[in-house]
Amino acid sequence: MRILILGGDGYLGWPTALHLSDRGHDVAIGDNFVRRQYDHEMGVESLVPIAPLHTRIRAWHEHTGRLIDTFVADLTDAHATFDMIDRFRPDTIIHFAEQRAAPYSMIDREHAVYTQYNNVIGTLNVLYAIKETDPDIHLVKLGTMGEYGTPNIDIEEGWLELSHKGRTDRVLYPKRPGSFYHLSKVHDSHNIEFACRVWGLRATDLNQGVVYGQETSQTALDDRLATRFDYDAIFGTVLNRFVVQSVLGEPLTIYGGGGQTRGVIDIRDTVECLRLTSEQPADPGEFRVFNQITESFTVTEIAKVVATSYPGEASVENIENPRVEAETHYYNVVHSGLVELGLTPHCLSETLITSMFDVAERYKHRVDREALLPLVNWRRTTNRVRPAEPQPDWDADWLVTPDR
Ligand code: NAD
Ligand code: USQ
Repeated sequence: MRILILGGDGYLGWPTALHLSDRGHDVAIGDNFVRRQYDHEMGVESLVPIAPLHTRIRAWHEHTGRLIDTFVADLTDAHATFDMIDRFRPDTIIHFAEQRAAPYSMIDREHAVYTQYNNVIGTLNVLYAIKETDPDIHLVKLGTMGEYGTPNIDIEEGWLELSHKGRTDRVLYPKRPGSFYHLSKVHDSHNIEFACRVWGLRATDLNQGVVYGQETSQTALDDRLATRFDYDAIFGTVLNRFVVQSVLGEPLTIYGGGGQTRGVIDIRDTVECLRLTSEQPADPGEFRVFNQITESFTVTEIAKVVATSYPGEASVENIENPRVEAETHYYNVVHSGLVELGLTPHCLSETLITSMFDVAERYKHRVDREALLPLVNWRRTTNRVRPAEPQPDWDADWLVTPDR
């Protein structure tokens, strides 16, 4: 199968590209490397060093003899998007290529607008390019569990049978997301469902939970094949952050009461879900939705699992919640679709956490502790993302001027 992976240079896109190439698929990657630019903008780096894409691809070829094609394209550029899809002619497009950090989208107006423009317009351009090149292409789109929010009823897989005043209908599950980023995914879902309904496209929306882990069997082959590992307060996800905090001897930062519950998934299950979904596509005209999680935990439970598995001392601290989110709520998610396709989930076990501790231990010298501090507050419309920088002292002794 020919599979085009949009966002294939990112945390999840890269290991997915390797997993699918390993399984014999012809894989190409499309990316504009903007994720690497956010690092420069925020003044942080992945905990694990990541090689440039061309080095990664060469290393993969050295190990396996397999080739991965690349396209440097920005999805918000409709012509570049069309051209890439028209040239590669994929059977499946896996679309990871979005700005994916909730705190980044809540920094200020500029970052909220950027996030929604990048994500919603990029996805619209992909839909048009599919319709105009080959409407039979299966679009596999990464959505997020956060689209649903935390409703007081069970969360179904995308659709809800609704009865109202004696009549029934099958409707898209109502969404109540918690950031401008999560909202961008809701807008995408609606646009994709519309394209399936009106143009007969086939799509699978994967509402994925918070991903943890850093290694897959392919990325572990060579340091040049490593994927990124974010620990900072903007891009670092909760479990990855807690692992780094324990290794540094820093308290694990539970935001607020810690009763907020989230679905989680091991990175090795993510790449397998992408394989299963690609190899068993949605029908023409079908908007298929799966909830891509394997387990659910409160944030306090996640902190406890990490703290008790860590071989050294680890403490936990409840700090003021910078986000606006329910801290105690009902949470029951249906997530049987991917298991029915063949997923055998990994569980958040001590073994896994121990392997994450090893990665964090190896690279802890690269951590910038200030980047751990959550500075983006949902209640404000303008946020500073770094602690105040020291200002240059222009009267310093070393400053030599002609007058001195
Ligand atoms: P990431 O930021 O590491 O990767 C995204 C990639 O897309 C980057 O390489 C970036 O350069 C690229 N990209 C962004 N905008 C682009 C554009 N306009 N044109 C071309 N390329 C562009 O993110 P990730 O963690 O790998 O997440 C991938 C997807 O999975 C996202 O859509 C995210 O919403 C979803 N997701 C992630 C998680 C998680 O915990 N990481 C959980 C649920 C869902
Ligand atoms: N949290 C803490 N302490 C921390 C970091 C986070 O208590 O140090 C809490 C947050 O308040 C939140 C929960 O942990 O309640 C999850 O936060 P997160 O940063 O791990 O995840 P989130 O912002 O929701 O976003 C991440 C990915 C995003 C993806 C989403 C899946 O960055 O791309 O869409 O997980 S989901 O949460 O299911 O929507």
